Amino acid sequence: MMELFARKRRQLTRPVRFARPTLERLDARDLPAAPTVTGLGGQIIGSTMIVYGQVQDDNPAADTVTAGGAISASKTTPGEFEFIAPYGGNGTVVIDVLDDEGLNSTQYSIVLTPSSSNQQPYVTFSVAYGTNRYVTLSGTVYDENPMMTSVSISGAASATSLFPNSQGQFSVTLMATALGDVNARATEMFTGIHSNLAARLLESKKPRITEFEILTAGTNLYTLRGYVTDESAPGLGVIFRSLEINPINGAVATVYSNNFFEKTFQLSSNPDECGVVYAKVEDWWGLWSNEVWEILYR
Ligand SMILES: [Ca+2]
Ligand SMILES: [Ca+2]
Ligand SMILES: [Ca+2]
Repeated sequence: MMELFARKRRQLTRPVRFARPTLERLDARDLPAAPTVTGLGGQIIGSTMIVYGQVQDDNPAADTVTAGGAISASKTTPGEFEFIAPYGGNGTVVIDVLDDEGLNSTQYSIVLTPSSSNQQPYVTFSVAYGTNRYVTLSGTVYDENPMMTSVSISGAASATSLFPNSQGQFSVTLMATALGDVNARATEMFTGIHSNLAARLLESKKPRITEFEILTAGTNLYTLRGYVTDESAPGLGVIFRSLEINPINGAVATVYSNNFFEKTFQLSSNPDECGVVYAKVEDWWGLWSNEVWEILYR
């Protein structure tokens, strides 16, 4: 029996992989691209100044966007950027972008002037991840009268008729249906004038199982345990698979609040009831972990 398992373990050993340069790395080396800015725009709403646009580059998430002039700030954002600051009489903002290869964009400038006419509202928000697929969206509507606007959420999560407070702030916790873009839009209640459509990407990493082990817990009793790493591991179901051991095949262990899982199985006294046990777990978003395995010896 031991020799059989030694053979199995040899068969299951993964082949050695040789590192080779990826196509992306070759592209970055051979074709350096300087960032450019498109869709540069802005608004002055009451005493607030907003400047926004998009960065075009081979890897915009690695770029730093810097605002100068009336706004002094810098940030890294994946493609889209916005700067929001108090308006103090100067409406000129200069934007430039520095990428991860040390390449600078040209300078882009925009001149905003205040207007006494009714301004289209502007909405911005951020996402905080909770347990399961719950997300909390917190944001601000900029308008002359934000309390007279209503915010609706669409895309990966949905809500309608959210009313901001007098500062324009709103917050809502929703269960998302999937990963992907979630959007917010504010609408002036009396005019029907819409704001921008603000979008944020909901994303999650694959879960990962480590420390998988099989412990003897008594006569014919075996405990399978391990650790799950995920943004929200507690409550996930780890699924076991074994061709040789029926009571284990298809069984599920729920991940505890400390991210460990553990399940004990009573096997028969037949020493042939032994073999390889696999475990994997799916996160709340449908992303599967690695599959780990161990040998249950008798
Ligand atoms: Ca670049
Ligand atoms: Ca308005
Ligand atoms: Ca995840």
